[in-house]
Amino acid sequence: MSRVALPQYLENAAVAAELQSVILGLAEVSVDISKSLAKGALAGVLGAAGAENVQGEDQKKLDVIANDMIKDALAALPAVRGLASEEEAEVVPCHTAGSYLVTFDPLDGSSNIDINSMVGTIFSVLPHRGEAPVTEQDFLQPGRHQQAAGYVLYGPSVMLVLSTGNGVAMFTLDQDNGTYLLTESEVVIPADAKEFSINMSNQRHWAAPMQAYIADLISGKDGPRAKDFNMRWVAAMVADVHRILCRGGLFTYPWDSRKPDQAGKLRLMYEANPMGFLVEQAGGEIWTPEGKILDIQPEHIHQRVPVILGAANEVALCVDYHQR
Ligand code: AFP
Ligand code: FBP
Repeated sequence: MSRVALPQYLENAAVAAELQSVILGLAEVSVDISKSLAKGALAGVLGAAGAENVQGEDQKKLDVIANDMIKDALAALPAVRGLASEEEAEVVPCHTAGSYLVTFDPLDGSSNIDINSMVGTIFSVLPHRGEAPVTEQDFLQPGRHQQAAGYVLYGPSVMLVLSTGNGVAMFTLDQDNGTYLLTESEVVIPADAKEFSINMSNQRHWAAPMQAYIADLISGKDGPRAKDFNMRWVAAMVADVHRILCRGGLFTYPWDSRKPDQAGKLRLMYEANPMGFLVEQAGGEIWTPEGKILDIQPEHIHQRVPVILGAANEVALCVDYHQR
């Protein structure tokens, strides 16, 4: 069976040529990252890099390698006016005539690297604004402004999941020739859920409404929900969101009392906004307890945000626990 390759898909979807170049550039570099990941210990790329990133987290060697690879690939594209990475303190100006600003998390879920489990690359493409050279202020646009967003999941197969604002498509890497082929063209998240995803070990640190909501979920058929729910946690947002796009459910990384000013663990511009774009395009919802994440006006590029995403009815119910 002949499948549509990524470049043809972008042509068919009438995606602007400059935006195509950004998406294809990210796709190409992801193939190289997947090769480094596949070599693992043989290439000496596992383990810590011995430094902390701007988030105060230990960097893995592959965090640094993937970050450098994506930076170099994007900086070579005339369409890219500037980039911002979860691993970099400052935004990086690129081409003054470029139309797009790109934010990315080069290797999400990097604690999974050393156990040979799933990780991913997340990206978000925003329109440029302001004068050259690019400043952090230019990036501070609500997620609603995104022109494209997606991720690459490095798992048993390598998959690119993409939206350019017209639904969500999934592509699988053909390892024989390094091309992404369309394998799912209309991703839809069912409105109801029977599965949820949360790091339960943090339970005592959540706000009371989240504790009540999860307690009702796990009380099963005999509880107020009168239904059994299953739970999954991969510890890589890419993999947990991928499962929700494939078979539904709710994912949350809630507000946590240990970091009241930082809201939670996930980053608005590298994780929540791009995943939110995909989730909304697939018919799901993404909220904080206060409102829709894609409407948030960012205050700084490394901002964190509590996240509740996935099945529309389940997200609404979880938010309702917080707003009662
Ligand atoms: P990294 O940014 O260190 O790769 O962390 C990944 C992540 O932010 C997100 O992808 C996961 O959902 C979450 O961390 C897992 O966090 P726990 O440590 O609480 O399991
Ligand atoms: P499969 O045989 O369906 O692959 O199930 C896998 C498994 O038996 C174990 O590998 C795993 O620890 C467990 O199921 C997960 O179970 P749960 O669904 O309770 O999380």
